[in-house]
Amino acid sequence: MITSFGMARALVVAFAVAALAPAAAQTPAPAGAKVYFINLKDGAEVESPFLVQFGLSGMGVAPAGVEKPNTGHHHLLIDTTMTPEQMKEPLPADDNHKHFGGGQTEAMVTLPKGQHTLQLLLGDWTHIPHVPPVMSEPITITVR
Ligand SMILES: [Cu+2]
Repeated sequence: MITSFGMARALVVAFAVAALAPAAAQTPAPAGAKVYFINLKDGAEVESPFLVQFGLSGMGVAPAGVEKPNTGHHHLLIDTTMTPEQMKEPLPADDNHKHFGGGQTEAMVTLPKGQHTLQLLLGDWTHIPHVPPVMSEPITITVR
């Protein structure tokens, strides 16, 4: 016989396991690790194509596919934001999510005229964001 107390406990355990399971698959990031734009500031005006330099402190860059503690590779998010669910999965690869799996620390980016938001997000060797996420503030730029 299952008491209501026993049932409640079973539910609590089930939720706790569900909450822990995705995190267990993600790679930890050291406290204080940061990604940032080296050469672009919020509000910058640029001509396309333009150079974007990716800064990283507290961790190292490794190419995709190379599993090494405290490393990752850069991703550039263009005109998009990440949902909490997406932060636990491999990043999509499309015009809004650019991967630099070769270990690149800068890129030439081509965008149409107008305002765009850019954000950097480090991913682990399987393209999954770290825990805690290593993500820059989003910046808005204008392409003239
Ligand atoms: Cu990637």
